[in-house]
Amino acid sequence: MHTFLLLSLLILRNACPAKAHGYVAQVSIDGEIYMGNVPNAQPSPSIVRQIDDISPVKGASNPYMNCGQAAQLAALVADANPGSQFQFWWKDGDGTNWPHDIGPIMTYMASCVGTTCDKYNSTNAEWFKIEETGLEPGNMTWYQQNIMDGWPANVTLPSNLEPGQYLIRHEIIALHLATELGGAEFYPSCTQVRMYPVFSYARFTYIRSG
Ligand SMILES: *[C@@H]1O[C@H](CO)[C@@H](O)[C@H](O)[C@H]1NC(C)=O
Ligand SMILES: *[C@@H]1O[C@H](CO)[C@@H](O)[C@H](O)[C@H]1NC(C)=O
Ligand SMILES: *[C@@H]1O[C@H](CO)[C@@H](O)[C@H](O)[C@H]1NC(C)=O
Ligand SMILES: [Cu+2]
Repeated sequence: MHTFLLLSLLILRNACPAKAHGYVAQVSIDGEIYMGNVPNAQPSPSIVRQIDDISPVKGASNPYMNCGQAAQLAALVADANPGSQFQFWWKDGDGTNWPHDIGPIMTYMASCVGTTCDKYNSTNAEWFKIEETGLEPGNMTWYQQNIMDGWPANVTLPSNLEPGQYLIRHEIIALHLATELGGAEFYPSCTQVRMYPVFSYARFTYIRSG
């Protein structure tokens, strides 16, 4: 009986109002701010691919799993470096805080093979995972709670990335309805970045003659 009451309360607490879900409203790279676009609004040039709906992607084989609901190419590509610090601010569609607090946060990257990221179709992107957060240590609070509280997600790029252009796929999976088959809510997003080669002194290494 108690367990049932607790479960009902948990579900009630986390049920999302009919229209509420979210999107990446803002990204910062080493402190520099870049705005995203409200889903389905007239877009401004951005580094974040615009989606057309704040609702989640449903089903793990959904074609929108790579960059989000009907994600469009974004016009801009931002500079970043191996080891750059990223922050992702998620918002609800009306600009209020992200509405969910249960489930992991994950970040992947994929090389924009053969072109620049503003022209790259992500359908066949080869993703590699660079970051994941789940439960905070010592209790049943997910790091996602911090996003609901208005904080950004923090991601550090690997320090060994090759120069080139990359999509950064930052994703929240909301699990509050995942007690039912197909209930998991996937919220993928894609941000376009480029990394220049680091100038190398190696080629000027003095070679002793004789
Ligand atoms: C990418 O390719 C897929 C499959 O050909 C197509 O459905 C989709 O519209 C393309 N996406 C973009 C952003 O051009
Ligand atoms: C859960 O643990 C984390 C890490 O120790 C702490 O920051 C957070 O306040 C705790 N949350 C609750 C609800 O106790
Ligand atoms: C990101 O870092 C800020 C401050 O450094 C912290 O308040 C926030 O909770 C972190 N985000 C997450 C999702 O843990
Ligand atoms: Cu939702």
